[in-house]
Amino acid sequence: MSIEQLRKEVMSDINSAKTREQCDAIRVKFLGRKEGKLTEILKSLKEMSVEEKRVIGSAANELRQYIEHELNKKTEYIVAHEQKKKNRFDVTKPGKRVVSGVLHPLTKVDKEVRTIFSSLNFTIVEGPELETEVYNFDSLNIPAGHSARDMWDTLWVKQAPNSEGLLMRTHTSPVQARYMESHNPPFQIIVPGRVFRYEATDASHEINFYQIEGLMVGPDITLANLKFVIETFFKKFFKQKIEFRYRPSYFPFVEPGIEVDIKLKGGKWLEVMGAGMVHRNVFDAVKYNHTELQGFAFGMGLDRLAMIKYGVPDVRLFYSGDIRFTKNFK
Ligand code: FA5
Repeated sequence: MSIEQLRKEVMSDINSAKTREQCDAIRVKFLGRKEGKLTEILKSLKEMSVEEKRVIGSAANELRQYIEHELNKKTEYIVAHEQKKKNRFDVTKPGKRVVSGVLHPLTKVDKEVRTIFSSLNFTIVEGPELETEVYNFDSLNIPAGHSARDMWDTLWVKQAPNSEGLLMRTHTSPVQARYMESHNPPFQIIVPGRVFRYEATDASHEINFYQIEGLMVGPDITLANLKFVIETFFKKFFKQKIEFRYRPSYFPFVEPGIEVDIKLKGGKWLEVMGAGMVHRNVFDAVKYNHTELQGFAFGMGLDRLAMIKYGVPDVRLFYSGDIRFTKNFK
């Protein structure tokens, strides 16, 4: 086969090549070390005369370079084309599903509680999770040695004499004292926050959970105000008619102390918060004049509210970190 015929054949092969594999096959067909068509010609040079060698040899070499060049060009073209095809936006393809995150149910309840109390003119206040023994206990009428300290199994960070200890707050009530020390009544605040207890966990007890403290102080605040605020809050929160029950109870920082139970449609009685009128010793500790002021305080468990609202059977699920659980609360 003449060099010219070969060139034609190669040209037509390269022209019709559509893939990189086809280009590779062409390279083998013509330049392959064993049976490449051009390789054969180059191999046969040694049997030719000097003159033939000179003419055919240089033509064959020139063709080899030409084939290399054309094949490279074609391959580059194919690669670029493939890339373009990959990047092309196909409007006929189905869209990709957007996976969006969801808020944790406790975050949702926390937001809702804040919104409702804000609408009732309460100010939102926060306090530290690492707390002093004084704020967590002493200023709330629970001095060292008081048996009521046993009501709160405490995670001590530092135990020290003379009430100089540090602990993870066992309730949000210390923020009552912190706030009263630096503000003058009348005011009404809520304190959402994380609290800690050194106790065994079960379906309704966690070692850390959330509370919402409420405190309203003024010259003539009464239990009737407490009742109104609490009932308004729960009706807005559960968006249905609710029955309320008030039972006498004991907390050292209130007098009288009460426990509030609620009953939702078709449900049973559920204990939702501790509350009462601020004890005079608490006012004394923050240098308020207890003969001129009265106040109510309450503390409820945010986790318990979330459990009731969403029908969650076990408080520990909130802290499981399992997305399959949290994503149910869209
Ligand atoms: C208190 O902590 C008081 N500071 C509440 C208070 C404030 C009373 C102001 C009077 C005036 P108690 O220990 O009962 O009270 O906790 C309050 C609420 O927190 C409970 O009703 C419950 O809903 C929630 N709670 C208590 N322990 C746990 C726990 N281990 N896990 C989840 N929620 C809890």
